[in-house]
Parts: sequence; structure tokens; C-alpha cells
Amino acid sequence: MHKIVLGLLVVFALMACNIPQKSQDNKVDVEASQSTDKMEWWRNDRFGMFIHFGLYSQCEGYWKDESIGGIGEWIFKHAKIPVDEYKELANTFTCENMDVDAWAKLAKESGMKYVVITTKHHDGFALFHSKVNDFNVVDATPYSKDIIAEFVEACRKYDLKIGFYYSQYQDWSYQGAGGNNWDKPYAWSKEGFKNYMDEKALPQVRELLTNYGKIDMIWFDTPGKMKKEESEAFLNLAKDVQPKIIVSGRVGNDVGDYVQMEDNDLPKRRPDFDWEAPVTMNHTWAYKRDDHHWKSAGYMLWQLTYSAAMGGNYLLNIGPKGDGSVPQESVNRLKVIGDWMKVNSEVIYEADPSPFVNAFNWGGITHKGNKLYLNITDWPKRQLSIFGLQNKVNKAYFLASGDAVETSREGEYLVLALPDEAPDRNATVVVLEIEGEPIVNQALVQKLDGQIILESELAENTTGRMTHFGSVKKWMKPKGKLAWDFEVTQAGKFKVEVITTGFKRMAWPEKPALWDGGHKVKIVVDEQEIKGEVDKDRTEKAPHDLYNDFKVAEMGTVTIKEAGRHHLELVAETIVNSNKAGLAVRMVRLVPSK
Ligand code: JFZ
Repeated sequence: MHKIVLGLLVVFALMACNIPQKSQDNKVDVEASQSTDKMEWWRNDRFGMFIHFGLYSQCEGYWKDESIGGIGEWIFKHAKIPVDEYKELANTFTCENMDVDAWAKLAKESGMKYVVITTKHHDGFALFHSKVNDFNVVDATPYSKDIIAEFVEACRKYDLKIGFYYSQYQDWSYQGAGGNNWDKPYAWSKEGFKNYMDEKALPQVRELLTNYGKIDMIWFDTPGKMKKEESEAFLNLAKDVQPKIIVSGRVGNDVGDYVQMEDNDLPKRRPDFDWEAPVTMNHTWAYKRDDHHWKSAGYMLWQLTYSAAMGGNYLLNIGPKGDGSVPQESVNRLKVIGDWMKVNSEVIYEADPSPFVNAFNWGGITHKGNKLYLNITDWPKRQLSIFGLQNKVNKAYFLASGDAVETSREGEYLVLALPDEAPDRNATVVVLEIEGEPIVNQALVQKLDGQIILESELAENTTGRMTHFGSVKKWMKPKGKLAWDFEVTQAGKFKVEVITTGFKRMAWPEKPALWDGGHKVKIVVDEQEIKGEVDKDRTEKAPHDLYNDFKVAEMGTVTIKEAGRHHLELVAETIVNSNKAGLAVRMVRLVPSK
């Protein structure tokens, strides 16, 4: 695997190009990510299990019989629970149905190669025996055994790499640490934070990285107002004690080893750096009794294969219940994923990402030697066409059955003839054996059905705003524009549609999505110009987006007279922002019209 990228390219990618969003403190230091081969196993393995478990798991989203909104592990903060009261949750922490061996076995059988477990989340409670702070599982609970020690042993048994989640900034039950703004004595303060780092956080990280043998990853999170020296203190400590450890980007201030995507958000263009997408199976990380928004196994297989195609890792979460048992809904889904992996895992492990930088709407491509794996999650009717693969295709067949797939060429498109029904309705793999290393035309090109899809994330974007789940986030003032160069293969007349989406926090399904309409824009296609209003003429289901639909605005028609390279710009003239969403453009779509 070669993923080492020129520093300049990464900087360009992060700044100039409109590629995936990270929170500001979640970028990666170019030299650090370049200098090492310690990332090798991580790039090869691609698939991990996240575990959110702690005192909060017992609440199941309820405090004193009241249902509390938001993600389960944040109940302490969302219900503004006084620290002394929250700490009483330790008294009932018996973990009577917990089997950490079963957790590790579940990860293994699902095809996961590493695990990341919450050793201490924002609540400050440690799942390990700490000598520096007694708010921990051994000293404060009836269970009284070191869960991390037990889990590490299980992971070794199943040959899983081990990652520790540690909330380094937020600690809601320690005076002066980050994040507590409801119980006065615990509020952040400058001196208090220093004391917290010296007396709790750094010593606990040292304990974690000293007492449990080799640890492969440390997953810091939500760096908040930490200064660069503070992030570096965690980084340096980790590297001192465990020289080969991988440190997550959320250690803050650009000093980590890789980028964590915003939770549940996947890029539309292949990044040129190491990244990982932490993903929930429903909305919450920690168990919530009322969260029934379970993703389907097929959807998660799309996320897994798509992440691999985009050169990233997929960290899929389980939230055990308060008694330690894993929700049956998670077990059932992981069984489907594990069964799929038994047949198809070669498309994930040690596979290179797609040779194409742009995403496909039918799935994703991974690459190994002379094989391209087409991981088809959205089954196309009868045929699938790929533009721009220059190599000769020697052989094409289904990975699972070995049955041949007929291929042909239509201009620069490679066309695969497919059966009406997907052989595997979740994800069917077609193997292309090609001549030589893949050579591809990276142009943004018209689809064979005639549509031209110009995603915001692929635009030259001078709005000053990033994208979030593919849509421009908080474009509130008519500044800047989105522009695309694209390749037309079938000239003609096109309807121009501007598609916007709302913004919805997935952890708050009860909160409505924010959306604004009524913006005035100008669309320029080569020399033609149309002006119109971006509103909601109709809605459409958004592929792969579980939270927001497409709001389609019809802007008029344009004629593109000749095949070849063309240019489109979307310029904002007035933007409405009364719902605080602004002009959330997801894409401009040109649809052939008679
Ligand atoms: C954090 C935690 O607050 C949360 O409880 C959970 O552990 C999750 C995995 O990580 O939440 C975040 C952190 C960063 C972003 C989003 C949610 N982000 O950068 O978009």
C-alpha cells in the first residue's frame, strides 16, 4: 500500500480544495503522517469496532423517568445532572450480563481487525483501575474489576489491535477540566485545567499506556480550547511510552496521525491523507432504549466498502446496555456484515483505494495488483458504466460465484452487462482483471443516462464555507461561488436543477432539519446565463443520506451544443438565512430534456 503523499498536496487538499470536512482542530500534521510506516497495519485493516460503554449506559437515555434528547453518553450534560448525583450511578454498576470475551469475538466474527473502547469518556469515569483518581470501576463500583484489563486480554486472544478512547479535554466530574457548564465548581478554568492535566489526564494516559502491554491506538476526542502545547503533551507522552502508537487527529491542533471525519459523514472525493469515519448503528453511541433508528446491514456495507474505496477506515460503534449485554439489533446486523466479509473480505483488507478520485453512485472501487473490485451496493438496472478506465480488461467475473460478466466499450465508457437482480442485495463484487496499473481519466463526466451531476464537494468553492454531508454549510452571505469543469459526452438541451438539503443533527431526531429557501442565484453555463430562485419545487429521497432529503429547485434550461469540456458556475445574489441554514447547495444537476 502506498499512501504517502507530498506534504504540499495535503496542505492543498485541506485548504484549497473542497474536500471532506474536519472540525478545525482535527487536521493532520503533514510530517507526522508522512514519516511513518506505523500506519501500515491500520491502512491494511480498514475495519474496526468502536465501543461506548460506561455509567451512562445504565440510563438508556432517561434521567428520573424523563427522556433526554441527544446522544446517550451526553446525558450528564444534557440533563444537567449535579456531579454528586451522577457519581451515584457507580453504585449500581454491576455489569451482570457483561462478557468482554463476547465483545471481542463479535468484532472478530464481523470481520473487524481493531477495537477502540471508551476507557474514560467525558463523564470522567474510568473503566480501568486508576491509582490517581478513584472515580473508576475498581474503586467505585460493585463490579470492582478492571474492565479494560479484561477486555485487552480478550482482544489479544482474538488477535485484534487495541485502541483506547480517552477524553483528554472534557471531564465533567473533575474541577477545572473542560465541558462542565452547569455545576459551578466544576467549570473550566485556566489553572484548574492545568491541574487536571497534571493530576488526572496525563497520569491516567500514562497508566493506560504502561499497564496493559502494547497498545496500538489512542483515540483522543473533542480537544475544545486546548492549546497546541497541551495537545503535544498528550501526543508526546503517548509516543514516549508506546513509540508505535497511532494517535487520533482529535488530540487537537493538527498534531495527530490521521483525520477523523465528522461522525457519520463520508467524503465525496477521495482524500489524499489517512482518515477514519466513526459511525453509529443508530443515532446514539451509548445505548438508548428509545433509539430505534437502526441502519440496515446493507447500508453499513455500503459505508464500509465506500470508505475503503475512498482510502479510509470504518469504525463502527456498538453501545452495550447498562448490564454489559450487546443490543440484539447490533448483533443481528454484525452477523450479516460478518457473513459478507467471509466471502468478500479481500476487497477490504490490504486493498488500495479507488484509482478514481470522484465517487460513484453505485458503490466504490478498491484495487489490488491487477484486480479492480467493483463493490456494487446500489444495483443498477441491467448495466453499469464506468467512464475513463483506460486499461484493457482481460476478465470480468463475480467474486462470490466466479460467474463471468460481459463487458463492452462505448466510447470512453466501460459497460458491464448485469442481471436484473443483484446476486447479493447488500453488496455484489465484480472483479475486473486489468492489464497493468490502472490508468484513469479523472474528469467529472456526464453519466451514460445523460445526467450531469455537479456535487458541491467537487466544486471549486470560493464561498469560504466548507461542506457538511455534501452540502455547503452556513453559506449566509452572497459571497463567492461554486464552479465546475465537466466533460459532456452527449450534447443537447438540459433542465438545470439546484438541489439543497436541510441540516439535521442525527443525534436529535426529534429536532427538525434547518433549511432556508427563496435565495436568488445566477447560473452561468459557458456563455449562457440564467437567473432564478432556489426554493423547493419538490423533494426527492437523497441516496445514502438517512437524515435529509433533496429539495429540488428548477431553474430553467440551457443548451450545450457540443460534446467536450464545459464550465458551470453558481453565483449567489441574495441569500435567505432566517432559519440559520443559508444556501445549502448539495449539487447542481443537469437533466437531458427534449
Ligand atoms: C464525540 C463525543 O462527544 C461523542 O460522545 C462520541 O464519543 C463521538 C465518537 O465523539 O463527538 C464528536 C466529536 C467530533 C465531531 C462530532 C462529534 N466532529 O468533529 O464532527
